[in-house]
Amino acid sequence: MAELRPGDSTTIRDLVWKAVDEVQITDIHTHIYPHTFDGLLLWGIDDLLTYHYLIAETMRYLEMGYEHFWALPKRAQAELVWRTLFIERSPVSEACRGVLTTLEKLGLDVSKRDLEAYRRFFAEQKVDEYVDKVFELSRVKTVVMTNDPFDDAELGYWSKSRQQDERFRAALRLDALLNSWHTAVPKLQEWGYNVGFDINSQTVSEVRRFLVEWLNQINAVYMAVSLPPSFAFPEGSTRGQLISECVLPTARETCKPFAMMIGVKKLTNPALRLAGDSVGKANIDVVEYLCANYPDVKFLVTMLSRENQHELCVVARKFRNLHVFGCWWFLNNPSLVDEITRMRLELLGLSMTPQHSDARVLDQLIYKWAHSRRIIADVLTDKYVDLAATGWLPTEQEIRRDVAALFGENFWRFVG
Ligand code: RAT
Ligand code: ZN
Repeated sequence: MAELRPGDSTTIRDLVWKAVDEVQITDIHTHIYPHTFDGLLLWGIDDLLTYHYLIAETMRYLEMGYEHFWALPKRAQAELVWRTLFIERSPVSEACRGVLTTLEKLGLDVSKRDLEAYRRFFAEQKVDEYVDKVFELSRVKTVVMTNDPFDDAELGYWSKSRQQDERFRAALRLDALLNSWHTAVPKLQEWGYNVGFDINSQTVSEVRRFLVEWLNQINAVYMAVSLPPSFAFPEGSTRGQLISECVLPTARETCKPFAMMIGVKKLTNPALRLAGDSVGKANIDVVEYLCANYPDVKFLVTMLSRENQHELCVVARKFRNLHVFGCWWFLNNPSLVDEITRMRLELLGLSMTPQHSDARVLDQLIYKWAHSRRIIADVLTDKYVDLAATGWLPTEQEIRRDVAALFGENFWRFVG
């Protein structure tokens, strides 16, 4: 084991980088699937290029109507993104850089700027072997998916019994249930749940039955929902009632955490579709209220606005039933991940999960984790160097222990 001497920041950096580089990650929130989920797994260069983060950036430069863009086949959309963001100007944004990191780590020569060569490479891959390759390259051990029973494409999968891939764990996503009750009701009825539009005792008990049955069916590790900046609780809205009467009691009974992803303004620009969501500062009092009044419910929370990050850390200092995670979506940029991770370590020590990937395309695991590892390693190095200045020298084993906690073990301990 390496011996550290006071002020030996080079050695600390090497040890931290090695530990962070080698740790096997649990990615606690993604949108990817095993290849056995017919047609749902996105992968390869055309899916990388048509990521909604890149579509939003592309449309800023084009005069083409949004509908015209959406009417193009995926291949043509990808070509347009490639030409607009990579050829006609330099790909400096984080999402653009991500495509290049991914290609480079797959062994492709990005200096050639040869889209057709990249396409040929992906065309030669066998999907099951390629999934293994991506997990290996990104050193991800387990991913948690986003599983919404109200999504027809997924429903088909869960109703058939198929070969499980242990690397993919499920999370029961409740957006349709909590954010669009009018569309959820007919589906619940169709599936045999005796619910009505009014939240009466019959509906409550049927929704709870639905939650428990689905948690079991997919063996979910947690329930999750994305929420607007205006999210309030308690409140008499349908969502407020469903959370207090159905979700929280189910979370308590099943010991499954309730993940709240707060701060998304859906479809600020509807013409951009999936790329059309925006951000707003949410009210931290809601998180505080829930943690204080439901001490036997576990809350996983990430917030989308930068402005909420400090107060979220402070609330987490008060309530151990709150686990803060990830730099979500518009926050997953180097400057912000650095700032937020530093602040979290300073306020919460190691009791959080600094990052998730939110990968929608399998290959994104490669770049999202490569970029995050590097920033988290830098921030951690600074913290250990500060400790070393006092004479507290971390051992290699201690560093590895801390790193393992941040990249998955904290999450599993919290989930229980
Ligand atoms: O980051 C994203 O890809 C967003 O579109 C959302 O999916 C977000 O992460 C969510 O889970 O709602
Ligand atoms: Zn997501």
